[in-house]
Amino acid sequence: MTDPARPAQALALAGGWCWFDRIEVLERGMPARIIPASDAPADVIARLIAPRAMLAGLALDRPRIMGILNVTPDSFSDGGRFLDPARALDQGRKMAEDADLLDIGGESTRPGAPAVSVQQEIARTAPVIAALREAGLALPISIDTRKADVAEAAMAAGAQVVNDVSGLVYDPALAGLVARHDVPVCVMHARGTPETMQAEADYDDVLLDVYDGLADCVARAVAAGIARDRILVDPGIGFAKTGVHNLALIARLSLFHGMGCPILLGASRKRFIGTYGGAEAPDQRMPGSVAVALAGVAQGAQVVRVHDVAETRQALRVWLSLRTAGADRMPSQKPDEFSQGETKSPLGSAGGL
Ligand code: HH2
Repeated sequence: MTDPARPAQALALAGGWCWFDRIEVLERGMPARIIPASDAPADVIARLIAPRAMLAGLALDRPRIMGILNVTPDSFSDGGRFLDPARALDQGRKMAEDADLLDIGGESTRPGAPAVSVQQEIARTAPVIAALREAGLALPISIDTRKADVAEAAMAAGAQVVNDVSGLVYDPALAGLVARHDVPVCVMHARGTPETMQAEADYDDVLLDVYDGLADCVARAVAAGIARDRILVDPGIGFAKTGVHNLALIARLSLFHGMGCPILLGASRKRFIGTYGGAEAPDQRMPGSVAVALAGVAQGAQVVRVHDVAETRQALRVWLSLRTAGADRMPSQKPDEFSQGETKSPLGSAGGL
């Protein structure tokens, strides 16, 4: 919940901007039921309330915007626009004005996309990361790859987060590399490969199947020596999912806080936004993408991965200002440090909001 009318006994979710005083219990084959938070097992509550660790120097007690920069000829929405390194550099610098971190990718993972060779993926991504660093960009950079060699080259060039859409399945060497470098990693739920995944969009219970799949990813990461507080989880919107699956996952995204890890939501300009929003072309899907990002933030998602960084930043600022307005009418509630910052300075700085 984000309503300013917050009951005194409510608990802060993940040390952030949402609160809760009840829990919806989802079980396979059973109707959902709601219980008071005070009836939930202590270990569940502990995972839900624990403040999340910093992400490459970014505190996650406020929503963070990850700007997407695809250095590819064929990404579904910005393919070809930033393949030229000079253009990629310009776009990265522009996005850095409003983003908290950048996600650089050199291989499209849209449904049906063919795999790209390691050499080609490195040649697309590492020079752009190095150029962004040479240009003085200080914000964290994440490398969007399934491959250890690509991640290694990106880290040598200045990236310090790994984002793997295969959830550490595709390349068995990636988890060990992440562990050795002790960097944060986002594990995303997917099935199959981009070429095959849409045939695997079949679930008994999409929320619980994706939850269990992500729990396996987290267990795999921990078994490889990655510290649990270095892991972000992502339900993988559009990866082996139909539009109905995507809506179900976003509508109950807060379920994933139960894993005790920060949540990353990547829905920007994806097909279901066109379907439900009536926008055929990906570059017409900004308003729907902003709506979904806010829906995620309203459930406490710590990171939203977006193409339209400036528009998302503006929407977030206004949303956060509305959320904090009126909180001071609650006698039992002291505005937290974050809310005070928002109230005093709704425009904030690039690092905050
Ligand atoms: N989606 C895409 C790529 N990487 N990473 C995470 N963690 N979550 C996502 O939802 C996600 C992702 C696909 O989007 P995009 O990068 O815009 O397109 P393409 O794969 O065609 O380059």
